[in-house]
Amino acid sequence: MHDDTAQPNRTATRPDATVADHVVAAAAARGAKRIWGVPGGGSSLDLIAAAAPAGLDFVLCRHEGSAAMMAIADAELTSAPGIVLTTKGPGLSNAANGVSCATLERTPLLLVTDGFTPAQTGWITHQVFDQRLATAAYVKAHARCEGDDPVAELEHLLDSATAHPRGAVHLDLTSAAAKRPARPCRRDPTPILPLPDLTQVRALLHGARRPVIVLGLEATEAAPEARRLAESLGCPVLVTYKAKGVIADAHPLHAGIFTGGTLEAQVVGAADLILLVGADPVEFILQPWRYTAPVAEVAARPYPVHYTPVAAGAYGPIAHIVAALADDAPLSRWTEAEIAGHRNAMRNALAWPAGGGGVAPPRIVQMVAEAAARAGRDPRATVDAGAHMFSATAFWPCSRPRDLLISNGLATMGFALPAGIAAALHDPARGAVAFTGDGGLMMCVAELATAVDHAARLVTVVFNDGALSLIDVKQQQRQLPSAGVRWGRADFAMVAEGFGARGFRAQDEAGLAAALDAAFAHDGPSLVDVQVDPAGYMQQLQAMRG
Ligand SMILES: Cc1ncc(C[n+]2csc(CCOP(=O)(O)OP(=O)(O)O)c2C)c(N)n1
Repeated sequence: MHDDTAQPNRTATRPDATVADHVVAAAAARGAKRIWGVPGGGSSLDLIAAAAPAGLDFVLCRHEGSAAMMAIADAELTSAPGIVLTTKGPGLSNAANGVSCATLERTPLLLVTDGFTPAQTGWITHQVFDQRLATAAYVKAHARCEGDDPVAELEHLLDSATAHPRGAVHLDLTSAAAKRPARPCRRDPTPILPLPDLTQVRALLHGARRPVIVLGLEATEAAPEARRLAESLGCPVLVTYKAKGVIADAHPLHAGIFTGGTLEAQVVGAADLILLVGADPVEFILQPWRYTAPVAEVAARPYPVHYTPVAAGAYGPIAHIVAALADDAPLSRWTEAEIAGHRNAMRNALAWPAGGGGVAPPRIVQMVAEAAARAGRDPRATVDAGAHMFSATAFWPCSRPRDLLISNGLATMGFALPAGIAAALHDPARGAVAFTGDGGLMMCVAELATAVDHAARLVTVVFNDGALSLIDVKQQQRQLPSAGVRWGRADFAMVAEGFGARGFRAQDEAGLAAALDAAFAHDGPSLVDVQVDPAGYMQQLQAMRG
């Protein structure tokens, strides 16, 4: 996860180094490049002052929840903990959705909030609530760095964020604590985990004729090994949304996406063994397990709550386990033609032909990929929650892990734009495309200004349908009267221009192609507001989830 040989940098080894210096130095030593947030007047100002000397950029965001989502995307791309700073009270409350998101995405994140000293809470009530209690429901650990060895407390906190299941931790840091002088502490190297006993998993694999592999979020760290195992078995591979690209979409064994719904039921139902690899059930939708074939599992840790009993599991260093299984995996009876048949059937079930007003979402996604290729670009994609998500995840081509970033543990709206900014800043040569609904965008639209501040090479594509379409479709499925799910269509191109980004609007395929070419030609943030033809959403949802 991080380089354990890395030493705290010069800032932290200075004799007058403070706790704030150590916070940024520890983050930098673990590979962090940026701190995201909205400061208050306390420790957040100490951290901002300490950031630049330690080589970290502070990115001023418009909302703390969005800052946390930027930190999540950053962490998923750097493999270092994401770092967020906020003020106390309202800053912490605003951050809650993004911080809980980190825990449910299994992404390490350090939230540093301003805090109150015990003496202050004796006479102050303004902005005061129990901050530890407030984050307790969604962080793994909490610290104040007020003890004798604050740096050890800090390192322990960061270790907790990066230990499986990874997630958010909270440093409640008063300015007084941030300013205390502190000495570095020695970090013990992370112990190398032993390979678990593979006998049972191996026996199941050797007894199976038609296994399938499901790759989940932990498999992003074992992509070459997972591909080698799949090729040894010659069997279909399905990926969760967060594992898109672990096996390339174009690979002949790639069969499609696994959500736990109906779309993949034909290919998974034809298997005599289901091998889950790093497939944290946090990504599966709310439907009971529908398969009778035995399940074997390889993961970093056993999951305390699961959808299915596991016949045999191997838990530990996932890349090593998968590599060991690949060494003697027997060739299955699947043919590539059968797998292609399943893959094509799944794709066809999600597409729909061009109809009346607007552009069909599967077409929008394909056209964005075509326009990026025309512009000689290879952007990462970020995807929001909503009906447009099915098309973005199915039709955006991925060939490497983290080519596509999505919230699929919390599955929150308002993720794609902030995550797209972080992806674009992480790798300006590739840049990013953010696919978002109009509802999700409105939850974080002010971050367009953050994208402008940093000249992010980000194209935001808004599926503008004047509705919370996913909920609209669910309402229709339940044959309820239409209420509470629609609103007017905003002009997001104009909104983008207002923030200083370029904005374009499109109502049909010809207009969309031209808008996308202009957006990709712009060397900074741009937004394409495309009118959606929602006619196929109902059938698409039915195909996905039954
Ligand atoms: C923060 C948050 N609020 C509510 C939801 C529930 N929800 C999931 S999808 C959705 C509709 C999204 O609408 P929009 O962003 O316009 O995308 P569309 O479905 O129209 O493609 C809602 C309300 C959620 N996932 N996250």
